[in-house]
Formats: sequence, C-alpha cells, structure tokens
Amino acid sequence: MVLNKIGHILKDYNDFAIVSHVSPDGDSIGSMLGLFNTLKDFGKSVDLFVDDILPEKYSFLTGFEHIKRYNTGSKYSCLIILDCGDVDRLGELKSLLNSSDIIINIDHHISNTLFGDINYVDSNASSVGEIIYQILKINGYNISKNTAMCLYTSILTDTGGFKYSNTTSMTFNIVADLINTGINFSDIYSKIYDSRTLSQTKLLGKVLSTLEIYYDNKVAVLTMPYKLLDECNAKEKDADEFINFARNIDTVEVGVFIKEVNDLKCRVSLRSKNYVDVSKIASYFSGGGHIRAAGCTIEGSISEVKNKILDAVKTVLEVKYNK
Ligand SMILES: [Mn+2]
Repeated sequence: MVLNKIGHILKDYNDFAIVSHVSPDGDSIGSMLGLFNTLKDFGKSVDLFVDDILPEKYSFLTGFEHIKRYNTGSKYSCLIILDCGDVDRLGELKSLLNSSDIIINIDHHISNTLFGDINYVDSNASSVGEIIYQILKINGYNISKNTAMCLYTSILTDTGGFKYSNTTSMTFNIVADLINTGINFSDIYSKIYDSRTLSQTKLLGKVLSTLEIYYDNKVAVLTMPYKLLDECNAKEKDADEFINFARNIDTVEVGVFIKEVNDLKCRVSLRSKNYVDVSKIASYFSGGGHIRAAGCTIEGSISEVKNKILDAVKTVLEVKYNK
C-alpha cells in the first residue's frame, strides 16, 4: 500500500526537502510543517521551500521560520511535494525536481497529474493535513502537540472552518484526535481568522466605503483604486478576503470586487451565493474559476470595467431591469 511505502521512505531516508505551492495557504504551510516537525523529532534533516511570500498569520506554527524561498543547489535523497495539482504550482522551485533521488507527490486535488515517483492523491480528503495525519498514524508515528497544531491548521483552513462540503465525519475524527494532544484550538482559530494588520484594517475601511448596490440589491460592488494600497501601506494580498463583505450582504447574490492594477486594467473577483454561476461571467472575459468563486482581468479604467462586468452580471441574473 502506498501509505506504507511512504512510511518506509520516511523511516529509511535521512535527508528530505518538502515543498508546496505558490500563494501558500493554511493547508500547504500546515501540512509541510506537520510533516517537518515529526521528521525533525526523528533526527532527520529536512529543508522546507515555498516560492512566495508567506502569510504572517501562520508564523505561530513551529518551523515556520525555516521555510525558505530559494534552493541554492542542494541535493536531496527525497523530495516531498504537498498540495500541488501539477509541477507548475511550484513556481521557480520546479528546479528541485531534478535534484532528488525520489519524488513523493501527496495531494487532494482530483486533477493531480501524478508527476511523482510515488503518488498519493486522495480527492476525498478535506486537506493534505488530513492525509499527512493518516500517513503518520498508519506508520505508527506519535503525533506531537506541535505537529497537531500544524495539521489542525491545515484542516481548519481548507474546510473554511469546517463549513465546506469537503468536511466529513473522518475530518472530525481526525480533529478529535488532534485536539486530544492538548492543542489550544480556539487560540489557533483566532490567530488565523480574528486577526488583521493595521494596514489591512485601514484598507478595509476605505474599500468598504466604495460599496455600491445594483439590480434590486442582488449585486454588490467594491472597488480598490491602486493608490489606496500606498495610502494604507498595504499590499494587494491584504485585500484577498474583502470580497466576502460584498457577497455576505443578506440580499446579495453576486459580490464583485474590482482591483485597479494600473490605468489600463483591473482584476475582478466574483462570488455568488446560491444560483449564479460566476465562472461563466469570468470566462466571458477570459478568466476562470468555480461556480461560486471566479476571477478575470478586464482592460479599462475602474468605471469602464464596472460597466462591463455589471452588463455581464445582468445577463446572467436573467432579470429585466431599467437602469
Ligand atoms: Mn489543500
């Protein structure tokens, strides 16, 4: 069985590199560090890589400070790739593929291209954290409190706080076991979800003040002129979650967030609640995504882009309005 095979490699090999995707999230960071902490307890040499800036809110996890962005040409006996559907998700760290004896690919994306020498892809797992838990359990590893914090973070974030449909009874069984190690799960929750930097909070205030409502209160639009980022000393990433404030308005079906990239184009995020397929709207503008969450880039000033996207949303809403 693949999980045992992976277990043997974890025991037999001595030097590892663990790498995950660009735009790191709670699952990629949590699963990397969960595995890292366990291997370190067994005296293994483990290097960690992510080709991106890391979200600070995960810095409370043990080992976070060891995650490096660049590989300076080291060789590894075993390269473990987590939460990546394909090798392009590694960014520049794709170079690591040629610097190890064996590649283990562990993932939960159904689209995984099985690029490893050993592949374990479980699309029923809520998160890679859940898979790492199973690998450790099946192979007789004791799960320490540090590892449990990391795996809990993985599962918590990839299930959206246990609210997405990928949450199963297995998820809760695993979480129960992790909680039994004595982790402070409410503290982890508030570190991840109840924490915002001052710059982010200032930016949120300015973005919320741009709120506009259309089509019988079914569509909410937020905009972010790029000058706001300088004014608030914030980065575009700081605004990632702001679209939820548009979508979460009780009467709203479609939330739109228009981020000005420069004078010539804007990035648009779309979220829907119950019945609108926003991926259709995004693909009309050569973007993509899922039914309830999608995005695209549209040429034009904020007001031009707003008009274009509102026209498209109107068509999909299939209701007659006189502007
Ligand atoms: Mn994941």
